[in-house]
Amino acid sequence: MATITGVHADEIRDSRGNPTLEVTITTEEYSAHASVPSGKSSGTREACELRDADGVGVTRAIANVNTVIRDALLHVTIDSAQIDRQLIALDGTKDKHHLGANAMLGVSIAVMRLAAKEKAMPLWKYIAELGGYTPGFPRLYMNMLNGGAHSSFRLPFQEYIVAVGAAGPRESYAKANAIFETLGTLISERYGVVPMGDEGGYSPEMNGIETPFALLNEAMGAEAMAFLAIDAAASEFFHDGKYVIEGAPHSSDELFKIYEDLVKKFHLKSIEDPFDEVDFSTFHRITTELGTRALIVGDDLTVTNPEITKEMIAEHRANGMIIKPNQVGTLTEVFETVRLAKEAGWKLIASHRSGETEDTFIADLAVGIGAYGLKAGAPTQKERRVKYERLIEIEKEFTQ
Ligand code: 2PG
Ligand code: MG
Repeated sequence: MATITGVHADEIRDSRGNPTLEVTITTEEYSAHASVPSGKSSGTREACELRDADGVGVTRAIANVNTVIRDALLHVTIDSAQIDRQLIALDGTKDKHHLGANAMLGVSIAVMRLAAKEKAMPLWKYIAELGGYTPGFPRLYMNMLNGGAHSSFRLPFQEYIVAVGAAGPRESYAKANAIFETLGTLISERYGVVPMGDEGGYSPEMNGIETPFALLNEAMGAEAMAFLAIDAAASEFFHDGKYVIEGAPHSSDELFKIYEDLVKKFHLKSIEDPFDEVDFSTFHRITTELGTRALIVGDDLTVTNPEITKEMIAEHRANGMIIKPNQVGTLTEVFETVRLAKEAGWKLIASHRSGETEDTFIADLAVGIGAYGLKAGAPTQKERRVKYERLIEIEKEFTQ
């Protein structure tokens, strides 16, 4: 295998206009880039995203790549697992606050891209071989309506999603876009011009918990290959022991009942973070009682962390999970989490962050690990579209 001849990070801006980093790693023959996304409704146990003292800049994270990490990796053989272990040792902290999980992830992804190039393999295929997974195409979890922390709480839940699983990504993408377009027409007729949320979905003001679901069902029409999904991101509306929805406080049991009704009435089939990230007993209850009719998906609950995921599996607190590499910081740890979740029979949804870049890694990741879904936002933002477009490209590579 080739050795590293260059390591460099630069500042770029994400979809919210905030600074983030792009890492470039080179060998004699190849170079690879990776850029790092950023969440807003982050779980408290996520690895540390290193920001400057102003809470915005990433100059410290960039400096870490350009000095400490660069010095450690120059002339090192391209071996993803080995380099990830080296990064973890170099950081030396549990939450990665020394180097920054953002700095580490940029390096980890660029190294894996280089390793795939050195082997002349598409990235998704390299990932599949590395982990011994059967590659496959995910359902497209396309965001339609933005609420919660992504839209100043104009709607109670953070994401209202239509999941489409047609024969392949090209067909799924066409169907999802058609539904998004119909939804746009319905919204402009009924609500006029409405703002867009962080992930490019519509963000109208509506009254009643069921109203957005009824509207989405209407937009979906008779499309048999689609179903409804949400990311409630419930930690964001959990205050003083109560779930506050449209100004009214609800207990865990009351919120459970709301989900139960939505599942019955609207064929809602996938619910992410239905409760606060430490409301463990209600996570267990919903998985036990509703888990055969809807996928119960951990995100803030599991934070792509192998140890935390292991605990959630043992306690039966979900039956699916979001995979977001920047929650944990290195791909080796991501794959360990994927292995545990797959062994438990959980379904996986590879996901973007609300602050995104044009990096398409999660599309290759979704195919490589054979994920159930890919959650990549609405088609109004370039940073989201490129992920879906990469899937379509992979569909061509698949048959070659
Ligand atoms: C989520 C994500 C992505 P954020 O909660 O699943 O949709 O949002 O990146 O703000 O955590
Ligand atoms: Mg989430």
